[in-house]
Amino acid sequence: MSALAELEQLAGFSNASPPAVTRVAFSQEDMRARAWVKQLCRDAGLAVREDAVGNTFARWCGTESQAGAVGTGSHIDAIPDSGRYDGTMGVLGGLEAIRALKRDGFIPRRSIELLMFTSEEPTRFGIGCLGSRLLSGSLDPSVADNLMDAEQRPLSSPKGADARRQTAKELVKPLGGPLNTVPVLGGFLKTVREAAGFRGSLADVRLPGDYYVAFVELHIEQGPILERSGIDLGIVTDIAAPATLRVEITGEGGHAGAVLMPERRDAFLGASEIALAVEKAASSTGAPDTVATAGACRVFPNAVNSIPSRVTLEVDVRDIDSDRRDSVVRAILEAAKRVHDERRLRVETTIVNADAPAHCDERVVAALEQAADRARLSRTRMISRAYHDSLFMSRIAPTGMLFIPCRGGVSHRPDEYSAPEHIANGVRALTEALRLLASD
Ligand code: HGY
Ligand code: MN
Ligand code: MN
Repeated sequence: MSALAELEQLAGFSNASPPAVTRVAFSQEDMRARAWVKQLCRDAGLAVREDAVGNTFARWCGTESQAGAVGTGSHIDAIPDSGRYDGTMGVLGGLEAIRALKRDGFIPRRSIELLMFTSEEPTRFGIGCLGSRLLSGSLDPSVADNLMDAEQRPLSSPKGADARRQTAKELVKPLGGPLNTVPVLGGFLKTVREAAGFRGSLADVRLPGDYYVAFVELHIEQGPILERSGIDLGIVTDIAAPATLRVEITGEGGHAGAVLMPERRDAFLGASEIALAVEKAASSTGAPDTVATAGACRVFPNAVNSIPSRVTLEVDVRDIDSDRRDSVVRAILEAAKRVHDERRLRVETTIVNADAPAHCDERVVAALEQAADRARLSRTRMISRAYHDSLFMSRIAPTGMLFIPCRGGVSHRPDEYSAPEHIANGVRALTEALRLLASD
């Protein structure tokens, strides 16, 4: 199956040494990878278009071209030093499913459209699912265009910036809206996307509610359940609710030898206390579905003999139950306030996003189960703890996800791996699902 070779080729568009893959949104590697995938789509006879943020659509027109289409797809951007199957499985697997239907002489009544979403990973702009948020009207286009490019984001709001930041004490209350940052100095999404050739207004990205009658995403499980149980396919019923916080801690720098301990205001130690509070808050809900990580930490000036004066900590909190997730976020905000008070540090906390969980559509779930049965594959219903573009596509279309096993449940690491037979199974099930949904 050519998708296997194509997955290997796509992994070559990376600025990490193999087997690791790094392909950050709008980087040169990402742009080369996009061009290569678009050519594969054209070679398959699909009509390709891109929107103002770079979401890519490759359409196979059905006999009823005005009817709501069936969408499938995922992302090809990859976080630093990660794997080659996360996201790419849904794009190249979706393309392979379309080619299989064409080889089979299938004529779709409804158009089938392959999507390649822009910037599903939060690496570059600090928020996940940027492209699908805009497609589903879940992110204000003007806020999006002013998202800070992490490649240029100053370690902390630069002096004199008109950034409106709320300190921890203002935020220790019921969660506010998802994104309350305002532009600060530096590069923005607008600059980056236009430099990449994506012009036009982000307000035009949003799709109408009847554009798709169904959306299905094929993805590796990014967990161990399918492999451990020896089941071929996961049929996703719910997608966990992610929240992201950015905590900026400012203390006082100084000479690591000269400043006496009682006089220090060490920003990194404040960050460390908050990171430990993240773990404690997530572990103490008593529910296995509550998870949290302080995954990114930037220390300034980051010199061994200089007391850290500024630290930016980025925190990821998830749960299938959004109230429980929000209770963890509040506990983190309270810890930030304690550090603010007890360590005499300035602590500014921004809630970048706090999204609702997604429930997959029962009709699409049933179609995926029927497709698995037709492909003679074992299946089980399950939740997704990772988030995906489907989290937002579910807001504008009946949505479902198909999972295939990945070795040891490992993902977001260079040793991420899914066996050829699992990949073939996923493509076969997706092929049958598209056949069912596009004939409906
Ligand atoms: O973080 C996630 O769940 C996804 O892989 N971006
Ligand atoms: Mn990912
Ligand atoms: Mn993914």
